[in-house]
Amino acid sequence: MRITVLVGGVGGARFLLGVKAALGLPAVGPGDSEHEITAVVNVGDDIWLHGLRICPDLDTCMYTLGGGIDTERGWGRSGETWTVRDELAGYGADPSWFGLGDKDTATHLVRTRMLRAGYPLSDVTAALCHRWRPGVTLLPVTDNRVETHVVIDDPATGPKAQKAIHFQEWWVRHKGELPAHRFASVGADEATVLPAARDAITGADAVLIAPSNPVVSIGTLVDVPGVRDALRETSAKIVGVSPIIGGRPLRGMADRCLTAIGVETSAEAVARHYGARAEGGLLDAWMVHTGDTAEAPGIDVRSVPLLMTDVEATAQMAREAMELAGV
Ligand code: FO1
Repeated sequence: MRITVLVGGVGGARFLLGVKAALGLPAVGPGDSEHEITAVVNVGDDIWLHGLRICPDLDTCMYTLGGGIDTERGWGRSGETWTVRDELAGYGADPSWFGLGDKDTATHLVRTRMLRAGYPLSDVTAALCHRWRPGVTLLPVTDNRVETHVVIDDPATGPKAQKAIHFQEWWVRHKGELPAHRFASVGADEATVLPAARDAITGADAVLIAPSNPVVSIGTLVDVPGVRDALRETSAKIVGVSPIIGGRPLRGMADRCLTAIGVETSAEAVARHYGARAEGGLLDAWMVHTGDTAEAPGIDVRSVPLLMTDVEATAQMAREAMELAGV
């Protein structure tokens, strides 16, 4: 069976642990199974810093599934040290608001060297995964550079003028506290979906949309040219998992992102925002947490426990999603 999962960062990576377990694979590390899992990963968070290309969502998936993640933070390496970061700060090398761990920096050095040598991001990711062996195929949604930037009021001039800052500056430096007028996917117009990602969608037996940020992870991912066509074309059912439980996100700032695009923070509003496949949207089915409801015409809604408290709970969510997908 071919399962393809659209994922962003932390929530998506945790969901993938459950998808693996549901298919009889070890949650962490490689395993053999006649099933094939492909994760199509958001690249909008990616950023050039200190001359290094950093890919947070790809790295969070790779480290989480390969057993190297710092489970507390949800990003970066376990057992991390911060000498490089502190030394950079010692030189006043901006920006200091984005912490590069020493172990994590090795990943960025290898990736940057390969990118500079002309390898596409998908080859770089495959090379890094030779070490981490995540047990799923990790694919960037595109090899092209697409970055999420956030349009805010220019602090210097107030509401009279607006300016765009990189998503990471908005998310990490300003903790999402600067009201976002909109999100821009810089580079999306010249980008195309990675062919292998497109094929993983069109050739899937089921497509799952992980409980990732609906705006700056799933939204940016499906807006890469070619992705929506692949989602329209696939014969697989498309089943989404709500990242909003009881009217709020469990972690991250999906609520601030939803507000910025005028969508209410509820499982129902996100389902309607994604849209029913029959009306050109994304979803055949939508899973909401027990106790939540969602009226979304054309979308088959099921209410199940969605707290990813451990791998078994997450595996049960994945089983429910695959059942809704008819596999
Ligand atoms: N998030 C933070 O809140 N502070 C950081 O200093 C930080 C550094 C960092 C370094 C590498 C990396 O892959 C992720 C990092 N993140 C940090 C998390 C990152 O902002 C998020 O993982 C995503 O981009 C949002 O999902």
